[in-house]
Amino acid sequence: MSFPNNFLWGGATAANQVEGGFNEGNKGRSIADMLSNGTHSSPRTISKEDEADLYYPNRIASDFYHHYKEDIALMAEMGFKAYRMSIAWTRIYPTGEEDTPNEAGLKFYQDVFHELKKYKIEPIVTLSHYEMPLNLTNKYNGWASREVIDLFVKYAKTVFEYYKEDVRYWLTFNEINCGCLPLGNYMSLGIRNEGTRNFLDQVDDITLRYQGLHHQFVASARAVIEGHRINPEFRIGNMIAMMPVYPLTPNPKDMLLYQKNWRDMQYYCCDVQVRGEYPYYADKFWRDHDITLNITSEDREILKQGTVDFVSLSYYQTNCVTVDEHAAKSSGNLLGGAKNPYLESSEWGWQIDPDGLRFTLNELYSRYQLPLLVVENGLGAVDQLEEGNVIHDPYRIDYLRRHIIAMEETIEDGVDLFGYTWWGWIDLVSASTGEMAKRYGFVYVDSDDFGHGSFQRYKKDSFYWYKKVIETNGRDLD
Ligand code: BGP
Repeated sequence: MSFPNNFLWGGATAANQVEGGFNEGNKGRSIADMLSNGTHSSPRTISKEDEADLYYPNRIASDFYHHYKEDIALMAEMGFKAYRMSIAWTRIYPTGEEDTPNEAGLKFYQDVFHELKKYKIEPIVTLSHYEMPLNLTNKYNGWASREVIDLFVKYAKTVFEYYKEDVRYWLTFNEINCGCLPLGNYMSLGIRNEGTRNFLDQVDDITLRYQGLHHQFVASARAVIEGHRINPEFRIGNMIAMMPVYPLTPNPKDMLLYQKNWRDMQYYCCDVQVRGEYPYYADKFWRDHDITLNITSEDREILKQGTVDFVSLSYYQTNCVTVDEHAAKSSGNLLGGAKNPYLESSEWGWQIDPDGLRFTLNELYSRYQLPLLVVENGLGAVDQLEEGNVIHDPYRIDYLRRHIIAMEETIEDGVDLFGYTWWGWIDLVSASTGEMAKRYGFVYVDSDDFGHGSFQRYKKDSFYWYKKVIETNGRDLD
């Protein structure tokens, strides 16, 4: 019905959560390699150095590094039109500071792109998805330092040049607005302040964090400028974690809180990256939090010139906000809120809200009038591998179906939505908890939370279901 013929159906992953092979091909240590595994109730640990009694799941992940041919064949079998993936900066520049790139790393991604090309699968490549060279955290405290901008631009230029024939769609920073939260210090900004150890409770210096975010804005804009120079055909987008909130009640105070949340959390970064300047409400936010930023006139010029071609987003759930401190709570991928009495939640407490996707896409489109791309949406659940290696996951199919219907309605509303890549099309390591048990995939990976298993791939029921959806361009949703 509504999906355009060239709609980019596909799946998404991030290098640090799927690849493994952490010490192969001269790869350098990344900040993700230093995160231990956690669970729903016990948070991940941020190590400064290897600790013998801890397990670091991202180092092995789903072993895509050794399975990429088989995995890409599975994508092709489902009929993927697109694969959203990321390049590990540490495969290209192991410490971030080398003068010349690492050939083995360049070759690995070239092989991946060639394999994708074989099946006419369009890569959508994130330059930085929750990782950076550990060396840059140790030496510069990550994005807190301006030096990192040049190092990132060097890396971006290298991959733009090298893959200019292979990749057309690029994203700069994954969920850049994660830096608006203390949780974003380490994972998103590579900032590890003295005393930080608990992933969910990091030592926060808000000025440093917003300065780091500013450095990412400048780096992102410079990457856009360079990318367009290297290949004018490139389409370069930003990537925002949409964590929409509703007012819990019609109390006008809840309404104001809702509006403030949208500005500070959902729009702050996107406004800069789309409009090329800080929004009017930034000044008050900085004043209220005693933040003084170092923003040069050259920075402002770069932001103006390096605006993005499209907006991409992740969307998992919505929450409510209220001034009522006693309201029941909900949780979320980066942020929780007040519980919505109309919604059900996943096993990890994330509220499931397909209509919220339609609402969000309409909001973004009316604000920016830029093409939109959903690059993450998915359901983490416990799956049972049954006899005969089958996995029945009706809950995942149900989640997917309802979000596809919401997208169809959004397109009918008139929104220019050009693709959808399901998060974790193959089981991978959870970013927030480090678990393997929180499975998102259409493909099951035989590995547990400690990397034990055969790493064999098995198709879940959702695999066949999504294949049919793609085959019929979203028409058959039974
Ligand atoms: C997003 C991240 C992804 C991914 C996803 C699911 O915030 O961009 O990297 O992991 O959330 O979250 P989790 O893995 O914590 O379940």
